[in-house]
Amino acid sequence: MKTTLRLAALSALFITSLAQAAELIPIDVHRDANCGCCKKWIAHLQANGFKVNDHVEANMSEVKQRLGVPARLASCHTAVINGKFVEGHVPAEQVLALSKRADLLGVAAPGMPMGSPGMEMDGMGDAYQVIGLSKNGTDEVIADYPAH
Ligand SMILES: [Cu+2]
Repeated sequence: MKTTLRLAALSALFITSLAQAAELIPIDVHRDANCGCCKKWIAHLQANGFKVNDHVEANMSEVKQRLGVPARLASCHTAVINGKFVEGHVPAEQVLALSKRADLLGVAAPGMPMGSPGMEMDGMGDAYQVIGLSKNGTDEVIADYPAH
């Protein structure tokens, strides 16, 4: 009787952890070995339910070219989720929103905006935008983050 209960408790635990693992969203992140803010952005993703596959790259500009990130939208790291790129310090909520946009090739937070996730600086932040790249090559403002 005791053994049966213990087994039941164990299998319940096992099922719970499986369900949690299944809910994590896989994403690939390509970054330079010495990029500190890239690691902070990875931590931001992990804190928001993503499972990050971390790729240390020797030549990030080559990676960006291969993944279709236009130079005007470039930042430090480049992530890939469901075949779409996520360039730079894009907030996790915008990475999630990308899955609902079949018309976009990817999103970017160009440059290194102060105050964006992974670029925190004493609680201060510059205004910045998240830009979407459409399949016909045009840019669209997806989100506006005010200065604070
Ligand atoms: Cu950065």
